[in-house]
Amino acid sequence: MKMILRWFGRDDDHVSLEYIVQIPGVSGIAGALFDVPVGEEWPLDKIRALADDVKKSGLKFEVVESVNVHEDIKLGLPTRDQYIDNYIQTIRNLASVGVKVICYNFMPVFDWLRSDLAMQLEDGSYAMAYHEDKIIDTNPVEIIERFREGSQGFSLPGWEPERLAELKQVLSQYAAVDEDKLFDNLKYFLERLKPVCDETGVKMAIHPDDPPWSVFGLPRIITNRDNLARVLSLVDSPHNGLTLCTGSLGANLDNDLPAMIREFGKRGRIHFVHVRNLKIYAPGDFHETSHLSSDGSLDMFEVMKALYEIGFDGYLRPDHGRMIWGEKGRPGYGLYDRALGAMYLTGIWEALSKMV
Ligand SMILES: [Mn+2]
Repeated sequence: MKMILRWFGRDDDHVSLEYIVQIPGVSGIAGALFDVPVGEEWPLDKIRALADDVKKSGLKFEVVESVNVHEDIKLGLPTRDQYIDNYIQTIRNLASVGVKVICYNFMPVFDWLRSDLAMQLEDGSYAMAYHEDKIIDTNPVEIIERFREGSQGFSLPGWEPERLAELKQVLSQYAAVDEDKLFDNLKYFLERLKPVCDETGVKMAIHPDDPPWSVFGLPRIITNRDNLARVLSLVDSPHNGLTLCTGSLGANLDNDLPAMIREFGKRGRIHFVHVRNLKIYAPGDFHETSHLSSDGSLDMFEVMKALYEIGFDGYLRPDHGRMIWGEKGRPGYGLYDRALGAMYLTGIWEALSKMV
């Protein structure tokens, strides 16, 4: 298991590489270029500058989160091929600096979604929350405005302004795309990536939909065990793998996380793991918590145990944390609570390794 932390870059992260390297057990970051419009090729010189910066700080840069997929690819429009060509070149550029895993998602229009970015918990900390009734009563444009106002001035992943300007048009285009069509479009995308992944060894790791159910009537397919199995069968190659995100899949308590880890991990198809805990009150009603098992509804020990037992040697990171100790920063991505999470998960791992 290789413990890493997500990082948003010098210009857009209040957490520095110099702080991240001080968290015991953390050996690298999951990074990205955030100033390249979705669909365009990531320029090699910018990738090199980022990789050099990370490596100079004593950290590894082997995971990218995320290279976002242009909406035309998800919609299956004729224009998709040019965007896939750019994606392929981006993979080649990233491979040239040592990137091994690329996290991406295939969620129509919206990336991850919350109704609250800073809900105060009983202990005075702040966490993100999802209340279905608040989402249902709000139209998508209002949600985006709310995100903008609540994001402390930081851009939030998946909510790039250039995508949102054409929101209404894109929403109407999805009327013709059901779940089966979305699977077809994902298959087309993955088949076209296969040669460059075979050539470079880069592994694609699809992130589950967050939350793992349909929002605003849009199809969502990366949601449960059966659909994950279906994704892996679209192209039966190690390059077509998963980011197992406990907080995303775990929002649906029907999802048996340790069972999924054992099933897909044993097949060598889990390349990246996001570990996060949630307190679930009812279906569609939850808030994020500290990583500690007893603070939430998900059993972090069982998650780590399943990973340990399959001999997981891929990348793992603590996912969203709370805002604690007065820290101000991008919602979900403070330093303190994620550092606590990293230490807690590393501690479980050490215990597992010494119990046998
Ligand atoms: Mn995640």
